[in-house]
Amino acid sequence: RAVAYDPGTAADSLHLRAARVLDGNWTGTSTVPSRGLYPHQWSWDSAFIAIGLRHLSPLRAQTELETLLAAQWRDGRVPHIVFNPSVPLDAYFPSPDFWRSSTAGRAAGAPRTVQTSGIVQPPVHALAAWLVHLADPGLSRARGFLSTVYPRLAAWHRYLLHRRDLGGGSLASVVHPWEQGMDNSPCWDAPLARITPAPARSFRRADLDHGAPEDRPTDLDYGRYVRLATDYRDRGYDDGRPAPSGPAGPNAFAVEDPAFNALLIASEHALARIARELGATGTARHARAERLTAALVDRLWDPARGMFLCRDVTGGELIPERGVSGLVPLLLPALPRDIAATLVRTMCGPHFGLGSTTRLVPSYDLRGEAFDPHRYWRGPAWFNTGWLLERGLRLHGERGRADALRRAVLHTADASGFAEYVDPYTGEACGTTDFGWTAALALDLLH
Ligand code: 9YW
Repeated sequence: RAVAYDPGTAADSLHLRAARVLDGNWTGTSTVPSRGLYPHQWSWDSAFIAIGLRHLSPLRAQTELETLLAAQWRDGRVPHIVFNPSVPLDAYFPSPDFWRSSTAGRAAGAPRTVQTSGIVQPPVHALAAWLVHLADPGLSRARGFLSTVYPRLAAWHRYLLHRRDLGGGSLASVVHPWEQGMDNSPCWDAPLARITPAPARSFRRADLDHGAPEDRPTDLDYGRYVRLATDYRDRGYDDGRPAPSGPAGPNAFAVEDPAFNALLIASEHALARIARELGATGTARHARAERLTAALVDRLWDPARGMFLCRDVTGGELIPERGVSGLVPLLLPALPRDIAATLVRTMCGPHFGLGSTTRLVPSYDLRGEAFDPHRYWRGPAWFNTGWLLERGLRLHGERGRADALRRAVLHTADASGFAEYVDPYTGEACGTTDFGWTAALALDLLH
């Protein structure tokens, strides 16, 4: 059902309410995704948040990205969490004493002065940096924003394209479901089934203090997340070295994900624009982004399902599950036309239902066995994927559909109190509210 959105007075107050959420979540140097549930700085959250924040304060948006990049490791990785030392250890699990970045990550070049996690998240940062620059090029040039972030972003992409090409086909692999950002997507069920879970009594989940258990991953999921992260830590966060004792072994979990790689490619195009602004040509980077787009199609496109799938690098197979991640490559400018058209058909077809049964794109196949409209990444609609798909629709000339999705995102963000995620059929709020990227991306779509 299409939702009407009155762009007049509603927009003014939506703008105010979104700004209030971002002000409330601002710590002085970065923005937390949520005051209760996620009280530190998260990597891809910060990128999405900066994209919205640029409309309120380009300076804060630049600072957001600079703070994150200041915690970059010497090997180029940008950690998925930068911990706030003033937050009590038990407020979030896994806490700094689990990751032990400054000791376990020493060989990989973890920073000494700030505590971080040792895994990564999707590389939305160069795209965010470019959009933040465009919001106020004068301020950006005066502060040398792009010249500060460019070498860090370039090192980040180098890390992903070289150290993380575990499948040997030019794409980056994730080594933990938290890295891809859609933690309990059914796409991970098969590769995760190989992992022996850590015993439930060996850790304490803090997330259940803030969220309904039926909206969150299960204890069994968490046991496997903890096992994978522990083994990675115990091998010094080294991407090539086997775990000393972990039953999981080296790269027990390695997956090429379409959204992670599409965001890397979109960010590589953005890095080309940044290079150009800084006086280089950027041509080589655009060419590389096009080669990577071809590799993505070659390795992950599934013509029968009309969408991209994940590749289980360890098992060597495509994973036959339809997750929203497989639609995100619509964002890519060099995508062949027939593939873009097929993706749009799939998004609007029975598995995702956009414009007919759903108001926002669900995170997982409406007809999949594992579909659950309330459980996290197993069905609910999220606002970051809504924003990415709106952009993709617009890029490929689908103006009507892009406008409708934009209206639905704005209406649902507002009506749900800037929910973390929503029931894709009803728009009912799930998870936490006053969620950072929901407010930020709504703000961006208002402009
Ligand atoms: C966790 C912060 C993060 C997001 C992820 C989302 C969730 C759980 O929250 O992760 O504990 O890190 O799945 O995409 O970045 O908002």
